[in-house]
Amino acid sequence: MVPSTLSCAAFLLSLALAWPLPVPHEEDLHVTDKDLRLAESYLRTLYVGSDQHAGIMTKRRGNPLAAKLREMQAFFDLEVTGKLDEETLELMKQPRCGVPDVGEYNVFPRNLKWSHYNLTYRIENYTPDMTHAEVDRAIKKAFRVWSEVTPLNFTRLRSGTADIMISFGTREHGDFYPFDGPEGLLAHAFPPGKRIGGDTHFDDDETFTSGSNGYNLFIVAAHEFGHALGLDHSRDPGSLMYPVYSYLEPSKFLLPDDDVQGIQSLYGPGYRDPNPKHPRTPEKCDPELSIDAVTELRGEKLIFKDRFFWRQHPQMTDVELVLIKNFWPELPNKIDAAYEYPEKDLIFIFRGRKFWALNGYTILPDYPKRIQELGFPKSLKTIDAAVSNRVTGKTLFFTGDKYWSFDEEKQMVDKGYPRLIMDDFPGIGEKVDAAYQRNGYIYFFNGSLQFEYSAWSNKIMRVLRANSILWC
Ligand SMILES: [Ca+2]
Ligand SMILES: [Ca+2]
Ligand SMILES: [Ca+2]
Ligand SMILES: [Zn+2]
Ligand SMILES: [Zn+2]
Repeated sequence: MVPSTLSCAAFLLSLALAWPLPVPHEEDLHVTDKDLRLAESYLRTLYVGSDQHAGIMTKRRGNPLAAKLREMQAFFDLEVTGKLDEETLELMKQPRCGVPDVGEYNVFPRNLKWSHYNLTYRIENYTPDMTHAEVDRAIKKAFRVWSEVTPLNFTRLRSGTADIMISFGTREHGDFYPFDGPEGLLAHAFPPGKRIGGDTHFDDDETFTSGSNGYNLFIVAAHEFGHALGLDHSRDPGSLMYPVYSYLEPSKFLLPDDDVQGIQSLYGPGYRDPNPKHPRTPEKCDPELSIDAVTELRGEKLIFKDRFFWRQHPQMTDVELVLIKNFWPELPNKIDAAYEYPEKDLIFIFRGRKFWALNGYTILPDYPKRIQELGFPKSLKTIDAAVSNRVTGKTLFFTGDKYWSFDEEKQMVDKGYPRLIMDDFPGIGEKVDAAYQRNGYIYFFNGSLQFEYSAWSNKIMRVLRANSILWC
């Protein structure tokens, strides 16, 4: 069964490659041959359409690789252009899991889930990157993520065959799903079943660690064990089962709600969940939605909420939700305030007493700095919101019921500040969650409301729902 399926796949692959992958005309020059090869192999391995298994490719109309590209763009909530644009290519370059997003490893018979709750695992070999004790701990902790929310138990075997056999390997490592060298694919796991079912393989061309460098073995393993228990990839960028890797500090890790729902739909809840607070991914059209911070960035809007931000391109009809850590691994998981200073093409991001300066998506050296360096009193613990007022040229910083005016040229807080928000901006409430400016208007966010404030006439023009910024 195995060889025939594979040769069939190889035949279909050669057919698929006979079609060029569409690239946008104006960006033709930016897509190198290497990018094209990467994109083709990405779509081939990770978008295994069911049409290929049925072997009816020749009857399909249109370009099969372009169809896969559209499937991939839809999976990741990118704009479905069917073309290999910059954003799509960027996503393809991110480190990720080797299990397909669409279609599956179909060579082996698959069960939806394990029929027994007492599962065994065995660590067959080790990576040279970590001590044996570190690997053992990371693996044990990764199983605990799932046993805490289900009736499943995991017992380690030191010899013989376990349900879940764990190994480190490189390139071709015995299952016809070769790894790809450094970066790209990090690991893969097989769905529940006999023999190779449940088995989990890590690409030892990666550097695995128990910290934030390289790839954190606990995070990668917890994701892979989700597959070994029967979960597919999730489209929720906040979920553990999202295909792209992102680092979270293991000691602070809480299994997201999306994954809890997924695994409990297979096995039901456990007897006692020691960490019942499972983070939910914010929903843009939640009428109660409040936001943490908002800023423009070269015409795009970035709207921050918890671990995420929405990107809103002026030419696009939908917003894209991404993890802060996926763009800026150095930034904290949640931020307080952000503003753009277009004269220097910088945005500034605040969390607690620290702030960062970013040029586009690059963090400037020497940051984070402390907010005291801007002239704020030492007692000030956080900035709630910040906005550059294009009419006066001043930057406004809000904290509690007060605000400061800041002179960017002199890099100094103006005299006579802080002042009360309600004295100078009557009607917007006694605090500001977030603010940004556009075309002479400042938009203040307070809870689920948004105030459009004219910086020329100093009055509120409109009151809107906070989530109208997300086209809800
Ligand atoms: Ca197995
Ligand atoms: Ca790899
Ligand atoms: Ca805020
Ligand atoms: Zn995966
Ligand atoms: Zn493998």
